[in-house]
Amino acid sequence: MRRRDFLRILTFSGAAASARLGAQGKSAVGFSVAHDPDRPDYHLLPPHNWMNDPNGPIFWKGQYHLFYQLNPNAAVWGDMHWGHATSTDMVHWQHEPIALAPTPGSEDSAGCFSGSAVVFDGHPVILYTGVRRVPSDQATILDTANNLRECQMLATGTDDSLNQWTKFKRPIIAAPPNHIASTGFRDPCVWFEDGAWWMIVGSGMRDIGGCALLYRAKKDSNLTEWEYLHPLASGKKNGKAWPGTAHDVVDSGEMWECPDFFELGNQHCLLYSTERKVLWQSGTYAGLHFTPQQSGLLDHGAYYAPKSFMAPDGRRILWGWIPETRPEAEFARAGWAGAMSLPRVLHVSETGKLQMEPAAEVNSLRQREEAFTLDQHQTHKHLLQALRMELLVTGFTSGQQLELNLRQHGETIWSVAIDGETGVARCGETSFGVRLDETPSLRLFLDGSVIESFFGKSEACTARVYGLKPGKTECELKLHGPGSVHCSQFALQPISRNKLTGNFPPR
Ligand code: DQQ
Repeated sequence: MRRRDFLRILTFSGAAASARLGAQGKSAVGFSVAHDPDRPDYHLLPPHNWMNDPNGPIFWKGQYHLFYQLNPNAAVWGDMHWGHATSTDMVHWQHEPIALAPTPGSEDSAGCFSGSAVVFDGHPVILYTGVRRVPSDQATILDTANNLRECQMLATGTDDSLNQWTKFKRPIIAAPPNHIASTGFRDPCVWFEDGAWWMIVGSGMRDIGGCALLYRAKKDSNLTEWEYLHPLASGKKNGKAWPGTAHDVVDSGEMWECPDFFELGNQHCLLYSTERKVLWQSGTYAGLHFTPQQSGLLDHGAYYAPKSFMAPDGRRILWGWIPETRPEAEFARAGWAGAMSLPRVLHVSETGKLQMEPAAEVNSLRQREEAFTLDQHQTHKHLLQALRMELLVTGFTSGQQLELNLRQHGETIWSVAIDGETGVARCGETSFGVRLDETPSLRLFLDGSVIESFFGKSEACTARVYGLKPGKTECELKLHGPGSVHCSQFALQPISRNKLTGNFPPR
């Protein structure tokens, strides 16, 4: 999967031409997304073409607004715009017109990268990263193929539907601090605390490691002038070198993308994306310094660049980008790429561990339920008529081993398992430890080629499994060891007609 492709921004036009879709959702080669079994049916994604990071989630005038990185012209990364969708329940979505587009000749002429939306002085405001092409000695994104310079920009919403945005005429932060040999400068996360507005920007220091740079808005500047303070948090590069074995400075751990910082329970939490994974830290924030005390991996699978916001009822909701894991030529041909995760509600446990669970609103997708008890050494098989399914297994205990296999034509295509004796879970090819006292449940959402699995509240793994076929895929559950577990399998509703995943709720 080649997402990190600022490098390819100038070189994708061939694939782009073959992946362009017409208004009916058909690709140039005549393949309709409606009949693509790999395409999700209840996760949000644009009607066609490429999406990546969630951007600026915000609740405004009775609606949830979710923006995302969108290439409106091709099913590959490039030409970043802010796509936009609205919802009243975070599950059923209305596609909205593009919210932000690059302005020719300006600081964001080569793309509107990720950022935040906040309500400032009663008005919705987007803070985002603008990129433009420059001579190589002025570039802030380190790569050898493209010379892109990043700056932080601001746009103000001018209608209540958040479809119209007016860009502030100049960057609000023109460049990373001079004295830092920075590896990048993007993805502002903005919040209000202790009577002031704060921002962190994803960055890193060459040969040292990724970091999040802390800024404070100057008084009475209406968020248009910012003062640099210091790194809020920083990490160490890994053993890979760039140029060399690492694809880029994100891969070498020298650059953090999409930092997200918020108070949760009596802790502060930092999320950041680097080395193709998302890490979390929880700890204390005092005197403008964050001291992490606990840390971990947010998701063990295909999940990147998440962004959170606080829902009106106080829940901290997290959205993440589910990238493709198949070759670019395949998703370019399919005419779509990427999906938004289901909304996850975040908590911090008493021991400071970040926990998550799907938002309760997701239950509204449930249709028919098949409930059964699985006893020791028993196998339960179920043919999936549609690739839209939720499975909830509860009552798992430490002496048991549970296995779920997706099988087609007598072969296991993918599986997930928990071994209660060793405390190891497996999700496809990936293994990780689970705390069994915290993991009495497995909850899994299958949607076309997307599978989001939750192991209790502490571990999650998002997988991409291509080539499953409705009516041909069997879901097989096996239990080994003493006792039994309780299983509920739900058929789930799609959120649109013809898999355009928005606008036509079939409810
Ligand atoms: N995606 C955006 C950047 C961000 C990256 C560009 C993370 O703003 O750093 O599409 O996936």
